[in-house]
Amino acid sequence: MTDREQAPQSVKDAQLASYQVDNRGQGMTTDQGIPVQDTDNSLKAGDRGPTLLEDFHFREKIMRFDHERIPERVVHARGSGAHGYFQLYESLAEYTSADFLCDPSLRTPVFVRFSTVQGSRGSADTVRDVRGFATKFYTRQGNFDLVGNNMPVFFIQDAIKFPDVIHAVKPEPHNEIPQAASAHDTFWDFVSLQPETMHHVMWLMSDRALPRSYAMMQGFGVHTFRLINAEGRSTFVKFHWIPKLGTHSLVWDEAQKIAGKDPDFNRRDLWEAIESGNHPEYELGLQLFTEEEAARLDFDVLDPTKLIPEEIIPVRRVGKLVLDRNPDNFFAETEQIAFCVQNVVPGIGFTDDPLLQGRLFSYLDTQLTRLGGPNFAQIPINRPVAPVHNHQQDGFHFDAVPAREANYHPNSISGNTPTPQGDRGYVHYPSQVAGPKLRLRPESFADHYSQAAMFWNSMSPWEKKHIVAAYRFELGRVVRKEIRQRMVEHLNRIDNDLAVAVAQGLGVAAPEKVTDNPGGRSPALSQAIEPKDKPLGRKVAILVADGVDAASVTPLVETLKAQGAVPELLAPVDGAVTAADGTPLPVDRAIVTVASVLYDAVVVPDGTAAAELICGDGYAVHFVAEAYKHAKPVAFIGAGAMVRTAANLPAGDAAAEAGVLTSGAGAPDEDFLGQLVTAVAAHRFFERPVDAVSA
Ligand code: HDE
Repeated sequence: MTDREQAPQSVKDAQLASYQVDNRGQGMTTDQGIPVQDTDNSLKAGDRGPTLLEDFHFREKIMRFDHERIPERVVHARGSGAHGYFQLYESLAEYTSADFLCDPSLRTPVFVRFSTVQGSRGSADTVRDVRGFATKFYTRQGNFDLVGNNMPVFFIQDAIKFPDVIHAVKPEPHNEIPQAASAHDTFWDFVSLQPETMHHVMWLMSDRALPRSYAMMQGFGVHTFRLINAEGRSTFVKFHWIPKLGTHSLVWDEAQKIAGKDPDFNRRDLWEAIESGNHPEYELGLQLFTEEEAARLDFDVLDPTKLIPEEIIPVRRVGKLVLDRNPDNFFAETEQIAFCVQNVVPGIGFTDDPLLQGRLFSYLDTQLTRLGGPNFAQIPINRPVAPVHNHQQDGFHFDAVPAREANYHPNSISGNTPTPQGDRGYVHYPSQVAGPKLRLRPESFADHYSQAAMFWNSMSPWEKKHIVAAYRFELGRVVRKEIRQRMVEHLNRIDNDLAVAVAQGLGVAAPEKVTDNPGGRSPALSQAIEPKDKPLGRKVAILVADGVDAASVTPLVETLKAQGAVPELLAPVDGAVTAADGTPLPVDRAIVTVASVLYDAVVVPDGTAAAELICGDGYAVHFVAEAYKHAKPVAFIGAGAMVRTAANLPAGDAAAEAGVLTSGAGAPDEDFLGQLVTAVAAHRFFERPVDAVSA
């Protein structure tokens, strides 16, 4: 690797490092640098007397504490971030003059923040919600912020509706209930009155709203943007992030339980993956198309409730994003990062998508309140690595110390600098605009059902089942019957089978078919076709107890680790278990401190005494039954099969036994280990008859 490849990332690292304060080994001081004598006792008049106003250390300490909170983000308050880099595969100079998209030898430093939309900062990670996927590229030409989501479409077509949709989905105004959940009247009232939401809501009811991991989640820029090359030619572009580990989801029952067992589930997973060297990786995909190609589509590419099927315009993979460093300080970095959709570099431009146009205002505006003034770009995490020179000045938290006499343009005192850079500066794409001023939705935005139907038609049977269950759950929580009925009528315009299935679960009248399903199919939208060939990052629980057969455990652990999975030994109590041959086997966790929902698979090794202990432990038996119910691989070695019987797992046909593995006594052979790895990679076995399993 050349110095050049490393350079930009280390520039950002060096820049951040110059702000880092290492308190370790230092004596304590006040904020003014005055040495502190004692920080455990306030200064009092006499040992039982009143605290004195004179105690400047006490007053400073309390004042700083009182003001620790800043306003959380109005949306996307709950998030986690990481540092990394972006590297291009081959030059895109044909399409764009953006430096970082033309030079494959460059490693552009990035910071990515993933988030949920609805909940407050302390809410759970695994709620049913859209996920934010926001990337700040610190390019040599300034910061480019790609502020995307994990779904390729949005609820609304015009930014003026954003406060309405967010008010509707957030906790209801009279009682602030529910937290981080869309299953309530105001959300569905709004949705049922604003049919442009239908397509995005279909995504929200799908498994996409329950990502297993941020490293197993796609990202989308949503809007149509432009790339502009050095000759000024514009090409439309849709941005995609494609995770190396594939797109995988939780199931709803599991997601709800995780919200209690480990509300930091996705945050912890991201943190631990990076700490353990399993760096999350994504490819940047581009759908590139001309205005003429856009005009031939049967929808408007400026409408953010529509996606362009990959079967029509393929996604070209142009580079990779690697997240390889956790933040040093959550507040300084993840909380204070300020993404702004208007941050684009030369070679990237906007379109007239009315949602995008509104966002160009909103993000800059929101930072004023959130970060307390106009100088938020000077906070270390927001600083570009590109030099900043202009006549902007003053305001709250102005950290720069400009050495200059002229603070205006033109000037003769500073040699008329800094100088506007003309064609080397950012040139807005000179698209033609003309027309009367109107408050109107274009006619080309009028169809709200076809793509919702396309999404539904593209799903596999198990994905459809999950979608129906999600509508039943969400609308089942809606108190007002007329809202439920209105929603069912909308669903009927998408697909009669869907509407009937949802209606049956809600106890409202099943509608007659009024129209044919208006959608086509886009097979690329189904998660069923995701690659499932590697178990990377999957957590496997191995249930052990005293008397376990060590020979059946060791090859499991070694094989799973070698394949990039994360095996953990769980036992009734923490510490170590004594294997049948008398050797101590260290355990990773006591089983009661975790739950099956925090793992992707479970294995019960051989050892009669251990299996008997596990069978007698209701929590452990439930662990296995619940993993089965959530369609996860379950495997039993030798006497471990007693636990299968205790958990009362369905058996007898191929569907019931899918992903259920058994091996003879003792050390498992290569064949079994291979099947286990394949099953863990496959992730879920939704063909199982799980509805009857009580767990
Ligand atoms: Fe946002 N959005 N948004 N949004 N958005 C914010 O900006 C807004 C939209 C997205 O990790 C806010 O700094 C409007 C679409 C992400 O810090 C705010 C509209 C998409 C994040 C805001 C939209 C997004 C935000 C709140 C309709 C996907 C979190 C705090 C016109 C393409 C970024 C902040 C982070 C955050 C406004 C719609 C993604 C209030 C007005 C569409 C990932 O400015």
